[in-house]
Amino acid sequence: MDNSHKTHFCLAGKTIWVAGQTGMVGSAVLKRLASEDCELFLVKRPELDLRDQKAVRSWLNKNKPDVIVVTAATVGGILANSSRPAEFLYDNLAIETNIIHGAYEIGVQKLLFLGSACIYPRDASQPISEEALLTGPLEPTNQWYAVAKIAGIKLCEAYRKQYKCDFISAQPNNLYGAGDNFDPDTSHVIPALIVKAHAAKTTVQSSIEIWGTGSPMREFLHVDDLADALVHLLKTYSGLTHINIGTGEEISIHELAQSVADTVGFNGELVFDSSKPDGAMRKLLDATRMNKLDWAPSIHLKEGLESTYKWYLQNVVEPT
Ligand code: GFB
Repeated sequence: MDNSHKTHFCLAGKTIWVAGQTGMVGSAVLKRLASEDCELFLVKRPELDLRDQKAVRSWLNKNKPDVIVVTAATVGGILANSSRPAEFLYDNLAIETNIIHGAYEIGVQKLLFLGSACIYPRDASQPISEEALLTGPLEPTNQWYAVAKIAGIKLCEAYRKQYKCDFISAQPNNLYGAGDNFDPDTSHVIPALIVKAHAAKTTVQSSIEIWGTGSPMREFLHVDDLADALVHLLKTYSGLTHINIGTGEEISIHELAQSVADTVGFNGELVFDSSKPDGAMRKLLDATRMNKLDWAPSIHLKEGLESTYKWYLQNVVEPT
């Protein structure tokens, strides 16, 4: 990476708005920023509908944050994505255009937009480098979400080029951790498998159902690692290129399901339902750029699954 993209942006004394702070990523970023010497805006979801341009503009004009981290998005797993295309496209386009244009209007000093690994072509060569963007057709199961996220990345590029705004973007791979959505119909694979394995263990079922063939490969990033990476990017990166964030390690869905079963203590059978979609067969990110900025993840999948299961037991199964 060209050294001119490395920067030193000081967070001390800055006011920061994490848009989407009640979601899994937003809450992890808030928690991570608590150890920085900055002031955080606390905004609950019902107080501000981020799809409402007037409301967002008025909030921004009143509060004038120095820094914005855009973690807000309508998200979901493979079935939610393919069955609610209008919401995934409209909500995400509205959220990002309102915040990014509003940030430009009030002269925000730095903005970080969160993309997603599904922005890359379905058949991109692996590991996927940032240059693969817009070089081929998207994976159909999440194309709506992907198109919205690509638009967000391009907005950051466009505002940087035309208005010299210090807007950057980052692409994490599949995320998991505390605060995830544990509704198995709409969630991503890890929380869905935790719910299924726990329910099977407690009701003594002999098997759990795994969607698809079990052969797709995925790279999983713990949300606390992502939060740390985003704060690192805010401080050290200023450039046009969107930055991949991953672990460099991949696992098949079959192996993942076995790891989740082991973590939960479910000893029954894993039954694969191939009538459900596999989605992309592989999406491993090339994180060379991020590594060159001197950042690496620290939470291994086994440890992350254990802490996520513990969080699920304490907050979803038996909330205090
Ligand atoms: O996590 P997931 O829904 O998202 O599915 P994607 C990952 C893989 O796990 C797919 C399989 O091959 C699923 O078929 N799978 C097995 C399951 N059992 C289950 C289950 O019970 N629930 C779920 N959800 N999956 C996401 C996008 O795609 O990629 C997101 O949908 C985001 O929006 C993310 O972009 C990065 O990896 O297929």
